[in-house]
Amino acid sequence: MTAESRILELRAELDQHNYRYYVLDEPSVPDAEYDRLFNELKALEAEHPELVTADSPTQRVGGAALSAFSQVRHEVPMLSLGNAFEENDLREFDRRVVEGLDLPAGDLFGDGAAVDYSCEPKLDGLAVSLLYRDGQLVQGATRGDGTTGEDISVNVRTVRNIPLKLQGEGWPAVLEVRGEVYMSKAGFERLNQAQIEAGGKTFANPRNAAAGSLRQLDSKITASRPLEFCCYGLGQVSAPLADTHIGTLEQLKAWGMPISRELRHAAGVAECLEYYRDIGARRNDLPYEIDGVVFKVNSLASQRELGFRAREPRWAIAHKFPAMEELTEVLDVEFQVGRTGAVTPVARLKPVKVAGVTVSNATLHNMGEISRLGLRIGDVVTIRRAGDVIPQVMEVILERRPKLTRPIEIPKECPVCGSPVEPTQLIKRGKGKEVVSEGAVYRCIGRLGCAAQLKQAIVHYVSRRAMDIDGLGEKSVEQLVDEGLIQSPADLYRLEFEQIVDLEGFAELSSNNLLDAIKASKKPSLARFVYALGIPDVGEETAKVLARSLGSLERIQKALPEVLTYLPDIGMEVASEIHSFFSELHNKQVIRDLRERGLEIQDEGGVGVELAASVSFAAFVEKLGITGVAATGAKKLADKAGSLDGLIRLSEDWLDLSSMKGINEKAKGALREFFVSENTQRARAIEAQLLDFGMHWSSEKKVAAGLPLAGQTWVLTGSLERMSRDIAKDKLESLGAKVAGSVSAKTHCVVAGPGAGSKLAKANELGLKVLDEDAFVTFMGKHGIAI
Ligand code: JCF
Repeated sequence: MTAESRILELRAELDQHNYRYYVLDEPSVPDAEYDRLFNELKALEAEHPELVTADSPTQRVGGAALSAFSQVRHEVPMLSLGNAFEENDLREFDRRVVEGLDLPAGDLFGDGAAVDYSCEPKLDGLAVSLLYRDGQLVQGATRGDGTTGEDISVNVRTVRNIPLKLQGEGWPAVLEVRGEVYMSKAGFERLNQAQIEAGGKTFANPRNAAAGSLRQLDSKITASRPLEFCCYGLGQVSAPLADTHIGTLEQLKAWGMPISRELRHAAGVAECLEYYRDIGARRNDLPYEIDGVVFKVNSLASQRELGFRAREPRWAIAHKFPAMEELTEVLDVEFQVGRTGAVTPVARLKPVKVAGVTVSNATLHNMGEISRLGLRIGDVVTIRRAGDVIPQVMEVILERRPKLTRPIEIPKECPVCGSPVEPTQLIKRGKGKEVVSEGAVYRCIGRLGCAAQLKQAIVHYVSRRAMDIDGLGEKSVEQLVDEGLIQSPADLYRLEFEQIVDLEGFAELSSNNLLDAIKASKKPSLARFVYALGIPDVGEETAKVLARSLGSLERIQKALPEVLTYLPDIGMEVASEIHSFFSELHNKQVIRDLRERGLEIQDEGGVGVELAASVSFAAFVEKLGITGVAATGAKKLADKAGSLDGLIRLSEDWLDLSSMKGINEKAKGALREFFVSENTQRARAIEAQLLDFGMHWSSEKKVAAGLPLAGQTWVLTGSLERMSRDIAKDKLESLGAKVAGSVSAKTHCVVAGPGAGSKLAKANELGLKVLDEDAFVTFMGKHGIAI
């Protein structure tokens, strides 16, 4: 291929990527790949200056502005930065600065004159310009192509850390501040989680999330997004703020402008490189994503002297870090079997270095993820490695799809044990109906008959936070299973000295120690044991809730899914998992065997306060799922009917029901039909079990009367960090307290988080008891409520 045709090809490709990146906010390739193409073009054009044209991507920065926002001309162009990828690029930059400033050049032994540089992390977000007139924010704009951007004034005003007016005094009449709008790693995770829960689209990385959030025509959406701003310089100003770059930023900071916490001086290139290495080492720990560091000549007079080359300042450079995203090929997709039988697809990749680490596998989560990606074996994909998490496949590059690709099919049989692999069922019970659909998660039904599941189940069973059996590592479990010595956790208690002493890594002492540890684990608390069983979706917290609320393994085993949903933080899906785990014959047998072999599970006695407190008859009526009956309607029906029998009678009594106020016709119709079907039986079974478990609910007041905080009024104020106020309110109410919105002499106690204002002041004035969040958590803990 001739240089000319390669140049044309590169330009066309870069134009396309630019459009996707700048205009659509949907990058088609990782930055690293874009940079490579761009640099290849730059190099070719340098070799063939006669082929450079004005429309080459190297001759402009960025893309056209979206037409939906009005346009803003930048009085002072918004610049881009030149890049340094290697140490030598930075040394070259420094050499040009030294030369440009006519400073004494370095000799053989030194780096030359030590220019005073500023150093800061290069945030991976969006450049914006903020215009302040007489200290008031009057306009916000995106960078656009550097000369013309979009007017996003309304949007920038929603970014929490952008001051709407400047603090202090002495600001110039016209002050244009420039910086980066970005999303923190935590904000990004939260946003994606919320998007998943709301069924919306998730973002590939914080930069896309920030761009997608800021350039919203509906600024309410922008307002709901966790955007942040960091200032790094100035545009037009009617008077200078200082003689140096750092002085300027410090002045801006004094006026309320957020600047980088990592801003530092560096004397000469050596200290710049030290800064680069230091930030690089801390890159994963910083709360936001960065793609490099920026060095600037600190003296503004020197900056003026150096001036510009094309669109880049000669006094600043971005020293890039290795990219966290890379392109590679999916060689194959294999399936792994997890502890609960979940069959998880894993991509085997053509090994590729991502930020210094060779990556050859990436998780694909489940079949839903594969269809979302549209992935086929042989595809070229973007992978991303962030922090310590397993690398992920972000995107398929369709433009690069080879002719021959293969579809990814979930195996019909478990790759380990050959049992059938079946989709998990998603059961949604609501509106009195049960809707069953196939989930994206597939499971091997082999249970403990599947060596993969058995091994992991045993490893989990003996782990420290479960049964805490020391001396049994993964390797030993593998041997025990492969030798056929263990077929279920119950077999642990049948192991004999002769069987283990010959295993690899075991000797006399370690064998005895293991047997002692097994013996010592025979009296687990109920919560530990339930956790150790490894029920899907039941972690330590849920296990504790089950133990505390139901008090005995018998009750947990026979609890109906609906009854389980009365427990804190247990929804229908988890409840179904628990119920079906204990319904399974094989699991029942394992529990019987464990008991037979001397396991004595320490029951926690009666039914805990949480169940007793959280069941009101109104909640029961609401949970029946009668069409059109929500919380208020359920309360009305509960008050009138008083009991399930009463409710059934009411549903049959046309006159009585018709005359009821506050319940709409549709709901009345649904109620009449509800108890005609098998719902009656089910409702009675649930009621019977709740009563059997110690519930009595003739009225809400009676339930509250026996509770520790009955009759007390509490107030929550300020922000709580470990829980939402709603959760705190629920927990207080579960102890019988009333939670009020305002403080009065009748208030029993005020929980005050950071930012508490007038309510706290009033509480202090009245001499009321005030708890901070820590004290509150401790208090709740004493009442058996974990937060
Ligand atoms: O953090 C950044 N992304 C960043 C971009 C920081 C800077 O100090 C910049 C920049 C773009 C242009 N300075 C200029 C002049």
